[in-house]
Amino acid sequence: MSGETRVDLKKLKPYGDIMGDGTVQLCFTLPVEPSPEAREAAVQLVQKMGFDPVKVATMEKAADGFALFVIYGNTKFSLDFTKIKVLKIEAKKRSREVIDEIIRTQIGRKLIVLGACTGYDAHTVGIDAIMNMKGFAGDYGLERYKGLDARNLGAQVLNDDLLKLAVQEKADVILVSKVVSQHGIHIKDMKTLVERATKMGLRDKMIFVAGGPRVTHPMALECGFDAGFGVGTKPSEVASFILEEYLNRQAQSQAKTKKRK
Ligand code: B12
Repeated sequence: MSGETRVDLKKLKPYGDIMGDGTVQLCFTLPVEPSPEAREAAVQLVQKMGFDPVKVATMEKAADGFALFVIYGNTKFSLDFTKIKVLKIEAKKRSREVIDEIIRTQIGRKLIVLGACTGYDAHTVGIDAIMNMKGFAGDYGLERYKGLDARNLGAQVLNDDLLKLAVQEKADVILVSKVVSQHGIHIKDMKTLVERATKMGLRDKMIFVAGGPRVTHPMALECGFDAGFGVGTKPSEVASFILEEYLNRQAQSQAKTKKRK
């Protein structure tokens, strides 16, 4: 590394070799055989994207009739990092042991958590990662928490069936996994679930959490959920949110009761 090392947060740019150089690595495939013409086409495309200068690091045959490129280009664009505001989950991160202990002492019973991959979505791996004993990335799943009665209903669970079961089992928390997002089906299914729950008078009685690779916290809030978790979520992050949300609601309801007296 050489040159300027100070980060200018008001003019934030990608970093490559020198602070503020705006270097971006691009990787793409052109549906033509690798050739000097293919290389020139790739350079011109990247220039059209606004990058300058442009350096081709790799041109390789990806398959018959396809050339894969790795290209470095520099952007002149920057942005003011100090002005970035993001809606994010604010729950304090706690360990499984601490969460179990707080549930035991402050709630006094197990929280019932029903999880499912809903609609016609058959991708179970995400909800399994969050719920199953073994968990994900070295972080145990919700089934291992002593304070949670976590039940994984699997995939292709219809919204109405999930809500029916939630009433029957007196669920505290509903976990919804949405992976397929073609034609916005994940958003449609999530909104429908909340609409139905509201009609059934369940919306404020239960905590609604969504997750999946295309789920973000702001998007989940927009669909009427309490939180949304995306790629790489660990079960303890979900358990931390559930606990904090439950305690907040408990405190609010206790404050209301006190006011009435
Ligand atoms: C495995 C897989 C399958 C398997 C699923 C097997 C199973 N039992 O799950 C099978 C072969 C059945 C399958 C089928 C299909 N698939 Co598929 N599949 C995948 C694949 C390769 C991996 C998904 C996965 O397991 N990820 C690993 C888990 C751990 O990651 P995750 O789901 O993101 O979960 C994490 C977070 O998102 C979050 N999370 C997830 N859920 C929840 C829930 C809660 C409550 C919380 C808090 C957090 C949370 O926590 C998890 C851990 O961090 C992806 C491509 C890819 N590489 O991602 C395509 C992919 C998801 N499939 C895709 C498609 C299109 C399909 C099919 C429609 C294909 C077809 N034409 O038939 C069908 C759909 C079937 C159906 N009815 O749903 C597309 C989806 C495109 C889109 N955006 O809509 C993908 C992205 C492939 C692609 N690039 O096109 N698929």
